[in-house]
Amino acid sequence: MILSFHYSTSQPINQSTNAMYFKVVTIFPQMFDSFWNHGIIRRALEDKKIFASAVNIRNYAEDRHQVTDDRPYGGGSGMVMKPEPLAAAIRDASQTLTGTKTVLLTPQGRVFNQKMAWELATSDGLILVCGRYEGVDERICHDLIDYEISIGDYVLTGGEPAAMIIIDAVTRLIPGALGGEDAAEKDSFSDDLLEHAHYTRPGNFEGQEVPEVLLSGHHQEIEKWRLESSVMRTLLKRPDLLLQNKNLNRQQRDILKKWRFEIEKILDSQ
Ligand code: 6GU
Repeated sequence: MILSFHYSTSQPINQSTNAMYFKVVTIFPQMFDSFWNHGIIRRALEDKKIFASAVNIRNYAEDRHQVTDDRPYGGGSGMVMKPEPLAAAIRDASQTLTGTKTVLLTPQGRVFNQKMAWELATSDGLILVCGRYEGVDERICHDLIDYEISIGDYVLTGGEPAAMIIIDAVTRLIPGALGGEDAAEKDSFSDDLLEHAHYTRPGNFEGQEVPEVLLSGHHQEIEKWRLESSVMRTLLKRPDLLLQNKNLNRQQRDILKKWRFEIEKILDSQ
């Protein structure tokens, strides 16, 4: 089943609520049908915390065959997205949505991270332009694009998965989009640390026990354990995050010092 959360493109939208508007500009709008229809994104759409639609660039092509790409000037392999249909699609999207930012998804963009997700979440709406083929005509970028964003240093066949990633990361930051009140603030990266380890039943899984403190009901001790789990997991899995973090608080520094002390004890005993 495909839910229809699409809003009209023919008239301006009342953006007086603090809902977030996403419009994806793509040659493969159907790639998003399943994305809109699952989990938190689906619920956010149902609750009108977000509004979202994907528009087909092909609909803005003037010629009979609705061509959206062409051979590159100067020769070479691959095709380039033509500027006219893309520009028309972006202009139409931004006319119906005020206060939006337009993002081009391209491997040449700034690498997306949690901080950028928070920044994008402050906007009233996002127009996400998915590049395809070898790229888009350069002249699109000057007037029509506010941000160029990449999701990492590897190459995809198109920007569509990247647009989904950005919509997902931004949606879960919208107040009320997640179940728990403050769930987004407790995430990995919210204070530049990874999240603590999680456990659920059973208490013993294939011989592995749940840490005892979590069964104790002692909330202060549990918080202490979680903080330590968070700092140590970051040290072991992503030491780069600790190195770049110049704002470790007293508690976090004390945990690292405690472990330094433990390691020194081991070395001194040799
Ligand atoms: Cl946004 N697009 C494409 N085509 N490849 C990528 C990317 C985007 N981000 C990383 N690789």
